[in-house]
Amino acid sequence: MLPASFTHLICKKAFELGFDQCGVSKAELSPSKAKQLKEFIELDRHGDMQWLKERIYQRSSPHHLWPDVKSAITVGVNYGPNQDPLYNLQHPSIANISVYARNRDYHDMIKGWLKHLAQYILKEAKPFTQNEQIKVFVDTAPIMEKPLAQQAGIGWQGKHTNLVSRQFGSWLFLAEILTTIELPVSTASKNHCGSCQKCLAACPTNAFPAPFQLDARRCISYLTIEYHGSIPHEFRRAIGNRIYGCDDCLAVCPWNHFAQHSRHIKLQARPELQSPRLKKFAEFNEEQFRQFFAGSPIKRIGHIRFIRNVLIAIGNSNQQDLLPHVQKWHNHENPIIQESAHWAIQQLTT
Ligand code: B12
Ligand code: SF4
Repeated sequence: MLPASFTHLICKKAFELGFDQCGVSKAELSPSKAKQLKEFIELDRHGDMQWLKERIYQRSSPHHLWPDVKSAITVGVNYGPNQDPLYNLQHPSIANISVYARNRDYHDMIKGWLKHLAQYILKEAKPFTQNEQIKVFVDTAPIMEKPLAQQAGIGWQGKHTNLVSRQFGSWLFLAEILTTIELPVSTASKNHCGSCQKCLAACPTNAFPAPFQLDARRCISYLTIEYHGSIPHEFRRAIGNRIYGCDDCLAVCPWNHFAQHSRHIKLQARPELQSPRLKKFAEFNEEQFRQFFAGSPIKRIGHIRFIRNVLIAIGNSNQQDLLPHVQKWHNHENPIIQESAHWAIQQLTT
């Protein structure tokens, strides 16, 4: 058995590499998590995210994914913004991009750090162990990262379902290393939401049917990032100028009082993505879209969904001068773009 100080050693290395939070837990989740995931899927709250349904058994606990696994090292990276994340919402000619997507794709950034950490763990554990294995994950496998992070003492799942940290508030990315090594575990976090309900009340589309539960089909993050079709009419007005993701439930959390600016320059907003103009984005052809968003998570949604979102935001802007920027999309070959442009023109002219 490894000494308890081994976990401190791992986390010390994690901080040196660039992670801001670190903890170790058993690579098992309680059956209640599997039950909650099952309910979420049975109620169709995953919408079109079939990948959540397809590997539900593996997702419900890491040892279903990898039967020999013993321990999970969960790490967090602070992407705390250095400006008010809700500022853009007061300015309808601006395209609001959620904080996590205002610069580099975090997946690309932290993959190298995770690999280094994994190698370090294997090397340091070698005198105590034999033939152990280790794997790194950054959103690459069916793993429920938030409950694992809570078990590892990084924070707790708030009523908005995301992990809240005492040290960094709402702004943590999560990733894991799984290993067959039996590591000393950290103390799990307790929930500190108390009677607060701020995040539930802040949601523009009422996406929380109950505390700790999200109906993704109503979530602006899902609608603007994951959803491929025409945005349902009932949500269009509430989307406002949010063209990629949404931070409202995260931003209002009182625990952000303790939030800190990210120490990583690549996670601070690129100046041109902090408060970009809708007018500029409405002019992007596919090539310009690809070039401008190279290395950004936004490139993942592709040009069609991007323009769809920009058109909905322009429809909500009440800015007549944006009309010509919508009209050019009205005869586009893609029916989703055509329909979104038609709706935006109607909003601006009636
Ligand atoms: C699918 C997904 C989404 C979906 C669905 C979100 C969701 N809440 O499930 C959509 C597209 C909507 C989404 C949005 C966002 N996401 Co997302 N997403 C994921 C992903 C890939 C899987 C999450 C999952 O398993 N969902 C399934 C449901 C069942 O899980 P759950 O919400 O955790 O459900 C739990 C609770 O409902 C709870 N529960 C149910 N009933 C009850 C009752 C009680 C009493 C209790 C205590 C609990 C409880 O049990 C369930 C299991 O733990 C994870 C990465 C990963 N692999 O984990 C990232 C992840 C959760 N997303 C992340 C981020 C940053 C976001 C956004 C902030 C992005 C943005 N700005 O637009 C928003 C936040 C929206 C929100 N409030 O959740 C981060 C969150 C980091 C953190 N600090 O928690 C993650 C972890 C990615 C990462 N590696 O960093 N996301
Ligand atoms: S806003 Fe309140 S209820 Fe929501 S996560 Fe933060 S503390 Fe919990």
